[in-house]
Amino acid sequence: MKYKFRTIEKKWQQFWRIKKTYEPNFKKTKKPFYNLMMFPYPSAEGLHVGNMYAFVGSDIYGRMKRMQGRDVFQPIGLDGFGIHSENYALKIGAHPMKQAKVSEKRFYKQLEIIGNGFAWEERLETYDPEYYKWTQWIFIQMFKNGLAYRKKAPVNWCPSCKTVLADEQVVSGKCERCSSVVEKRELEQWFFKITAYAEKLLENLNIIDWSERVKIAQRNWIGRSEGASIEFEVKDTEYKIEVFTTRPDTLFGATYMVLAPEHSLIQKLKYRIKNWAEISSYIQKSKLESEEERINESKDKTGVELKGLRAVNPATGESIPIWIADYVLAGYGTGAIMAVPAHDERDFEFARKYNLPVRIVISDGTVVSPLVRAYTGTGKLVNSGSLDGTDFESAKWQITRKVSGRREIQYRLRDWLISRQRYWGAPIPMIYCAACAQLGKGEQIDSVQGGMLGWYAVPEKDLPVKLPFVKEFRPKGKGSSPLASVKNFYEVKCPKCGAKARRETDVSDTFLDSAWYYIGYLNLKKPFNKTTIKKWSPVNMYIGGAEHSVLHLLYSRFLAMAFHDMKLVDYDEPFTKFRAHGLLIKEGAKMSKSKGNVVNPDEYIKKFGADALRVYLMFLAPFEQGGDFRDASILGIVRFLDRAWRYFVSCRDKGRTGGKKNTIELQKLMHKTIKKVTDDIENLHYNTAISALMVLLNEFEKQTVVSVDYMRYFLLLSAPLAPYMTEELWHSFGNKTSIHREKWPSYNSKLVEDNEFDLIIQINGRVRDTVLVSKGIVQEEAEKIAREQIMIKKWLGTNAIKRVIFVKDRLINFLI
Ligand code: ANZ
Ligand code: ZN
Repeated sequence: MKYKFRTIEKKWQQFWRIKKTYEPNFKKTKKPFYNLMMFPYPSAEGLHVGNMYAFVGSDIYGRMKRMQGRDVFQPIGLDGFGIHSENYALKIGAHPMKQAKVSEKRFYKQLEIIGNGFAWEERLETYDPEYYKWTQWIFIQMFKNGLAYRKKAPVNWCPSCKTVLADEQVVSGKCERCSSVVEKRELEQWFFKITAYAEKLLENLNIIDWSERVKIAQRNWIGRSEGASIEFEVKDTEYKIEVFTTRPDTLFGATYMVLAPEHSLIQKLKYRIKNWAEISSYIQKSKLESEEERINESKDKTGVELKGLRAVNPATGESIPIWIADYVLAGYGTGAIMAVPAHDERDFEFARKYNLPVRIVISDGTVVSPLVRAYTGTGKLVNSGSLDGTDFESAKWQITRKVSGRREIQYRLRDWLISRQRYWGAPIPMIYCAACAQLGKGEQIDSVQGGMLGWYAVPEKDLPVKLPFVKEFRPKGKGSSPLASVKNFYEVKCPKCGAKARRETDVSDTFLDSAWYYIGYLNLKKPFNKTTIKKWSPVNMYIGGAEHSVLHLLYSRFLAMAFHDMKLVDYDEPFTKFRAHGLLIKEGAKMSKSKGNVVNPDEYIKKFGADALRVYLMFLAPFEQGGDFRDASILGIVRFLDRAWRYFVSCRDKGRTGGKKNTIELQKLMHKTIKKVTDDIENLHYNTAISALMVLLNEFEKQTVVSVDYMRYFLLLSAPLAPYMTEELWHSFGNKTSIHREKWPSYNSKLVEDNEFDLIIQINGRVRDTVLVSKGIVQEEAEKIAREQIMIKKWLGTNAIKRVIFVKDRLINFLI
């Protein structure tokens, strides 16, 4: 009897939906477990196999937790508002509002087919007015708490998406969405003050249980530097240049200064600059360069001296030249530096090129003049007057004090640019009244530096500010959203004075939609309902892609901290545990549309069934590592599932379900397998859990008697991995309720000793690595695991393997 997956899958999808198998008991639950996966954005034709990989991995974990007695909440929805979905609609020539409905159907259907235990009733879409009403409400809370403000600033502009982008959305100088080179534009925009939480975002990284690589990425992005700010007088003027330096100990070696071309002092002192024409053309030129280009280490440094201006080194009293150069960035520190060519590589390179003096002020005893390169190491001070001989570390603060500088901490992190000049997003719920502005009025003048004259939040009773259907939704590229041409949208009355006012026409960044969706799932009518929030959040386990490290994952943490301080929630970290899944490649190559090798999960599900694809994907490698999708190898999994199916069906048909006495060997193997599968799923090592089940099935097949409870155990342990087939078999043995609501088996620790051993991996007879595997592992499997080891990959390189020697339960030897 064949496993007819098509009809069987349909049957259980319906059963699960009707019986609400995966709906938690929201109110009464005693053991809530919030198992979240990053919701997809419908930007392509449908679910990508990479999405499916992530969802299935998360689902397996949630299913085990459910069987272990937790009330698991595993919601799903669509992140369908924003540039990614709009760009897709543009590409296929559809209207995003209409396209949303089409994508919705397709995505939800696919998401159901893959067999995940979703709580469908709580699903949400970020473009649903019910949803973005709260996105807007959150914007308003940010505004009222001084965390949302407008300012004119040089911002990233994507010429192809025709909108500004946040720093986090510029990857290596290119737009995160479309890969166009990003330009700088001077525009007035809305920002969220994420920098107010820089320290906390950093500090909490030490206490949250997150994938290390994501923590590292966040740490680097926030970029904390300890140093000092020191002022230099501009000779014969009342002006001072403030610099931020991490090495105040090198002050005696500061032989010139450099300002960023955008530095405000340049314009102020324009009248004294003798070579203004040259300076002005340099400033123009540097505007065209991206920040990425400017800080590129290998780029030849350029600059121009501000002739007619000199600064005074506060430590030596010497008069030193002032230059402008684009390797100094306007947006970091104070936009000016003291240049210490002897001890800073960039300054050294610059000084060499323009013949500026180099003075050694730090030495470990080996530093000699002339330098071939900057000495960036540590040591004692030299050529530093009375401080000679002082250790550099203590000299830092002695010098700072001496020149009346301040100790200071700088962050690389900058405020989150939130406005977008696009159509498909949540309208920013703000109103500008020119009349009020003139009278010096506005909603939160005091709390925001520089004032927010004339700006008011839309009264909460008027939310949502609905996004109107606009035929001409295409971005214009003039620095305003298409909504700026919709008169009956932007013409409003001032909520304060009733005068004719103007509604903000930009929409908010889509990353704002996704920064709070885990709260939205809990109760869309009243998201910040205290009891639900308390019971169900923070999220227990969150799984998603590492590419969101400094985007979604950073923004969500920031918002949770802001919610905490507004007393909306009582935690400040939204995701207690986060694990980044690996990436899938196809036959050794990156999957991409241009290569035409993107795997469409639908085809495989049609051909082999959802369970086979699930198990195959999870078998590739440890979940956090990703894997290589190979058409040929899926057949191995199909065979395994077929064997399992036939085994259980024939046992049932032959009535071989009554045996009680299992051999002691089988007892041991059974309990070790329970332990192994449990631990492996807990650690997201699904691949080895699957191998353990393969070994167990092998054993079952050899036995004349396998007791009913052992057969049950096998099904229970396999249920998270292959939810359809196990459900079918479960019921075919006469059960009436879902296997997915059954209790997870526990093991007898006496029966569990080592059933693993260290497989020795040799290359040409030499031991190159070992790896822990299950006893009884067959050659094919051992070979696969061995070849996946990083060391072995390295040793094998591109060499052809001539022969493989396999000694069961001991070693594997590759002859190359
Ligand atoms: C003098 C000095 C001497 C420096 C020395 C370094 C070594 P991080 O660690 O990234 O914070 N700097 C400051 N503001 C800058 C800007 N806007 N653009 C480019 N460079 C800037 O780096 C801090 C150091 O980077 C500062 O310390 C400053 O150079 C430079 F032996 O000051 B230092
Ligand atoms: Zn007004």
